[in-house]
Amino acid sequence: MKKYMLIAALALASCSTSNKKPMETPKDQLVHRLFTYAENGQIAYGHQDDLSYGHSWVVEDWENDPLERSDVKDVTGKYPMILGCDLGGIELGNEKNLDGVPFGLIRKATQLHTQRGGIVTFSWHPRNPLTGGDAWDVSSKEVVRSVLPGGEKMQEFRTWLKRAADFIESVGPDAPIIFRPWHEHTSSWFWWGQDLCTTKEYQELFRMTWLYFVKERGLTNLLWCYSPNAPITPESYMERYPGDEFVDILGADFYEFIGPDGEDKSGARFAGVIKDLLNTMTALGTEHHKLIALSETGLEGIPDAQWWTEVLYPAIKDYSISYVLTWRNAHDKPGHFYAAWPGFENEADMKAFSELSDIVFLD
Ligand code: BMA
Repeated sequence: MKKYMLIAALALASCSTSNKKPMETPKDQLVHRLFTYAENGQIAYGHQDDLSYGHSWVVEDWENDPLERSDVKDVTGKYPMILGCDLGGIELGNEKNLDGVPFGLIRKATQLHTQRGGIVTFSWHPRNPLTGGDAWDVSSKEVVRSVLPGGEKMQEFRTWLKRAADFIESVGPDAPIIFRPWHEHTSSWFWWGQDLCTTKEYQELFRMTWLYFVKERGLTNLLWCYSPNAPITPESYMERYPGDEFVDILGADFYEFIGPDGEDKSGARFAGVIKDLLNTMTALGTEHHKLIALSETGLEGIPDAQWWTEVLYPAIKDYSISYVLTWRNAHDKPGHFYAAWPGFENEADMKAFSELSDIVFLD
């Protein structure tokens, strides 16, 4: 038994694993499917923005493009099972997201990837509603308070939520989507981060978003992912947890960072943090009957020819995480990539990773 999350807990948590479930919603089916991966000791692999652009290409004419290109597919022969997309900019009614991806393309990619048998996750880097800056504008500690009931930006923020909900609705009810708002809040680089609001304010922000999407707008196709960033203790992981009712997946973000003097060249620090993190999350997932996932990870530029099989895989293989997602391959930011691409030196290693029996790609 290489995986040690309790199968009993999984069965309890997944909405009835026994008989046929004719009444299962797309969300139930996805929860069930992700629990099944975990139960079978499998981990789905995901890549951010995989169908919209790659290291040296970008979809130009999305309406007529079949969206068949993917760096991951070019390297491994398979699509990533999980496709990540970001909604940053939808709140302003923009045509393109913060990384220049048209929302029409995101909608089409989401629908197509789901039809192909894949799974989609949305993150969201909304602008700062108080200062007008971006998600990383941490110049004010009043921002979260300003969008909560009684706050000066509450009405405007409801319009932001409405635009995000309208977009999700436009994708259609058949695509269950892992939605991961207000992420990495245990650090202080986003306006909703640790030092920028109180625990109560963060929880209210999360719950208010959930209540608007689920109760007011009836968006029942979303799996809500809570994703602090590591390193983290069990106490701080749960400190701002909005509650079981509002969360389906316990996620976490953590990247390897080698450092200017090659401090973590071996990946030992990364492995240590991931081990502590996944031990914590395994226990919490069992206790709260939730799926767990490594919702963002990677090593920028992957300057390690064996990173996939010798750093990432050993770090995660003994844990029942439902998926692991590596970040985007920017086409316009040299060196900002987190998956291999054709001609890149660790291409063969990523292919070997994709062929491991417990790592799931989309054939
Ligand atoms: C960050 C970087 C940025 C990007 C943002 C949102 O990690 O990749 O370039 O704008 O994510 O996708």
